[in-house]
Amino acid sequence: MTQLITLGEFIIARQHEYPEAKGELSQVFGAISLASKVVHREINKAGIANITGDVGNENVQGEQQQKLDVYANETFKAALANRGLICGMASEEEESYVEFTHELTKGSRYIVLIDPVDGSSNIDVNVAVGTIFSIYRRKSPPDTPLTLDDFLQKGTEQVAAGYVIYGSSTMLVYTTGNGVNGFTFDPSLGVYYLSHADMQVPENGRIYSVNEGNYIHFPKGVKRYIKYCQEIDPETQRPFTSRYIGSLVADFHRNLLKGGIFIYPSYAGHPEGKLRLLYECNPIAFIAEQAGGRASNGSKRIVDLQPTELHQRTPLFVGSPLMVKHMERFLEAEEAALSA
Ligand code: AHM
Ligand code: MG
Repeated sequence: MTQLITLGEFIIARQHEYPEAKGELSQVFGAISLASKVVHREINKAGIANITGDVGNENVQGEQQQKLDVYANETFKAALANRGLICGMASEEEESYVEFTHELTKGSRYIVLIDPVDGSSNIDVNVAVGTIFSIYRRKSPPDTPLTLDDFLQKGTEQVAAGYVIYGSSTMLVYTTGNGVNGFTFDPSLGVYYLSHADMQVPENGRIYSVNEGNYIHFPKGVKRYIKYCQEIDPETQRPFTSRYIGSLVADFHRNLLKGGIFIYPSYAGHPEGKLRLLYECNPIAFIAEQAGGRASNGSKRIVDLQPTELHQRTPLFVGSPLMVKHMERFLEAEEAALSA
């Protein structure tokens, strides 16, 4: 008989790997898992409850905020605030970080960075969206006000990272630096079960995921790599497969399971691309590397980049290690040609 292991049981069983965390991390996961179930419920009734559509105001990136973005942001904040687990949070939906000042949070050592609903343009059309999160230790001393530097840490400092994909089923995938595990939500019982133990990305793949509508604006190296993907592969007599959902979590998750590369490069007028280093790229990069994959901005590991602002963007190439390395060689060749 298959053994059923819940997310809660799994986290407690692994708690000994972080003796210094004194159970706080487990509780942070508990809070994130709880909030994700609430968001799952709202997403599943999004059409019915008429909660889709723009709320009318723009987020700090100048994009239209949708009702579910606002709702999810508030839900995760409510689950994490004032429980004595973490002392602050920064969200893609908010201009600045939030400090939790409740009596209980005194002495809290952890902070959370979150993109509450990623791929939100897909909500209205019933296509998968996600939540992306990461957990760091604060750098400033406990019981002093948080500083911006507490949030501007390199991805290498992540204590844990994960995502929730609200797809044909809802899944939570996370790492604490000891491999990657995935849990599938059973809505009838309200429980996440371990379904994907020790996830490993295939070393090589045949899927490339990129918004090809922007092709004309891409750097030459990216254009050449895309053309390479479209050539007939002598082994299979077919070009690579192109798959692009427009939800980073969904595109990354598929490539993690099947092997592939996700590409969001710089493009004309957007030298840093679109995706956010802190809320999207660092957590995805940490998970990718823990699953044996690779994540870079084209030349450097994503997790080695030093953030200088909360909403900083970066180009992202992530997925099967051989594919990402290959992509980087195309970019290097372009650099070499430019400096020749
Ligand atoms: P969002 O956080 O505003 O939803 O934007 C991020 C999303 C990613 O999930 C996805 O990879 C990307 O935007 C798609 O962008 P584009 O429509 O330019 O291809
Ligand atoms: Mg996002």
